[in-house]
Amino acid sequence: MASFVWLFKLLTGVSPVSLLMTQSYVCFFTLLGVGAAVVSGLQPLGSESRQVLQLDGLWSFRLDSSPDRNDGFKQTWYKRPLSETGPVMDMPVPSSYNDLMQTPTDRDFVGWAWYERRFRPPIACHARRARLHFASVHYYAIVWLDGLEIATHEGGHLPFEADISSILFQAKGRELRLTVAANNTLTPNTIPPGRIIYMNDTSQYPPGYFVQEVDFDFFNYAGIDRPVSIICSSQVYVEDILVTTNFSASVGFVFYNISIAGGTVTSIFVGLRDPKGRHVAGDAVLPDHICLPSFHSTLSPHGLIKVPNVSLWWPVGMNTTPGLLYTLEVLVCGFDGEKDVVRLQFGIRTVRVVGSRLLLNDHEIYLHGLGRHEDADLRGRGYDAVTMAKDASLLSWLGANAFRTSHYPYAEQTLDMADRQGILVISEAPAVGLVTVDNFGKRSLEQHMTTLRELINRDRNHPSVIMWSLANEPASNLQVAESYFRQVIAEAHRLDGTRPVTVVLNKGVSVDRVAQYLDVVSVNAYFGWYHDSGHPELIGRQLGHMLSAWYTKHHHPVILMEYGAGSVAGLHSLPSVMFSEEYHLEVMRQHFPVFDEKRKDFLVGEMLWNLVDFNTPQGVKRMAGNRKGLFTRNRQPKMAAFLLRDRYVRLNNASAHPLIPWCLGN
Ligand code: BDP
Repeated sequence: MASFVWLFKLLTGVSPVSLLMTQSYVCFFTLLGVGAAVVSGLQPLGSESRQVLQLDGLWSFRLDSSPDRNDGFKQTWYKRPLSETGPVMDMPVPSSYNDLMQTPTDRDFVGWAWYERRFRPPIACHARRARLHFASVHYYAIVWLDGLEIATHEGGHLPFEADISSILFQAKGRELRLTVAANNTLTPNTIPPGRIIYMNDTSQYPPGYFVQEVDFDFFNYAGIDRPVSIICSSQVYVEDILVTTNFSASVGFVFYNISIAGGTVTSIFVGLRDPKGRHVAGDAVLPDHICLPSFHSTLSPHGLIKVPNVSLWWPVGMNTTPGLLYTLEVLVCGFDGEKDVVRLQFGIRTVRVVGSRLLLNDHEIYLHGLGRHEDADLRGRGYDAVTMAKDASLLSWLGANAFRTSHYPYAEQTLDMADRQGILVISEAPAVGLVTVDNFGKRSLEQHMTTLRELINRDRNHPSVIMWSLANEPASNLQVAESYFRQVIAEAHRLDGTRPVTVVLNKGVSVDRVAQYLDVVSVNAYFGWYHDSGHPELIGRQLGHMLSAWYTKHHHPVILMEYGAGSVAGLHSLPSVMFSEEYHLEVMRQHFPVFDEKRKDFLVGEMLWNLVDFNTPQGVKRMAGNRKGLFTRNRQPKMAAFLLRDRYVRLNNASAHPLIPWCLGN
């Protein structure tokens, strides 16, 4: 609630009139015993004991375009049907709303966007645990159910939940009204940061005119970007599962830690199925299992399962059967004989940094992949299975073995696909554009930490995720950045000791203060583009020099996390000029020999920027978006796509020989 006041004041300059009203709801709600927001790291998936009700579809929608963006709170829009307080339009959920608008002012709107839909809870949910799950609302969300505030959440791209069991119990099948207010305001202390600039010169701007500025180049898409669902389960339920894995010779080790919420369990059963679906260890979890009342837990919520003849999880290019997944089956019984069954897919594999090498299952890996965005025509950043599947298919056609979720956490379905396809993922926190001293204050740090916890909690069971990237291009030369990142990096290590941590840097090696704390040094460099524009002939020399300088100083593996050039599909020029397809090729070609040289020593990855052209804020440096994609925004190839494909397919073939364990190969 405090953040709400703060955001609100920042945007409007006044305290929200509706605040007292909202606070009294919170007290009322607590008395009713309706829980505060909870977050489970598990996806909202159904099972024989769980029912998932999707609330996607067309919702009622309105932007609060009042001068202080405060009409919605002043007039308490959440108390009545949205259509009774003004005009509404149909808005698809999930989707960003921006590109569904018809005026630039509405597309670029900053402030509260109001959503509403009604639903009738299924009878099967009435006396059960019911959790309302939002997979992502950008950036700040307040949620009401029948006019009662049930959740607030700061930060896009990550899930949050509200326990709505008692409301559903009291409603007994009556139709309920779900209202969401989403605010896309970014301030110097949000993650990512931004700022609202008031234009006070009334000879140039109308009174109260303001714009939002950000220090990143992707469009700040907003709204209910990912699915909304209600998970109905037994009152006592599996809230979370953490799986970590290891192996020795042919035996796999699966350590599990199950969190149970909502009461005390009488028994817990944990079993394991192999990638073919055969039960291989632990208890048999059968759909018709009857929970008999008992007062003794038969198993602990923590444990170790040994897997003989283990099939390890491998990425593409390192094994003929990449992406093999085991399934942990968990069944818990409550006192009343109710049961909750959850299944979690995971892979058995290890990741380590040893000296200048990155090892997967104790074998050296070299990442050849891309940076990308969740970005598509009309949908913006809205979850769309078609776009997601197409992008996965483009990655596979290119022969890529890796991608980074630049510059925010992606939909979990994307990680599920990477798990199955055997693609390595660098999962990135939404901390991009931290470039001024005021982006490194106490509040930024707290929000960065909260976001990091939510991210790691959500993504840590995905075998594809092999590294955490904690930020993109922060001002790592600032003194304040050093202590800030020392703390964020320590927290990432504390939360997950099984994966290396990186921050993507773009300050010079001599002025940077952050790389010293990292496991892997990641750098972005645009030689031939932002640096010595139009001079690709300098790339080899400059790139080689820069990469070696990072390694010489820190003795950690290095990844070139972004490099590339922009091209407008169909623009040709010989000799090449910037933005022609030929120039795009030339810039890439100049990088490859340096990669091949440096990977013998310390380079563990090359990540081209970007898979697909993407939308950006308007500006003189961008011609209808960022054109560094290998594919146009409607996913058709430029010449550069074929060049990268040649290289990546060759890299895959080269590593397809029998693997030599790292310790023997050195
Ligand atoms: C890098 C940023 C990336 C931009 C890219 C570019 O990390 O988000 O899109 O520059 O300018 O510095 O194309």
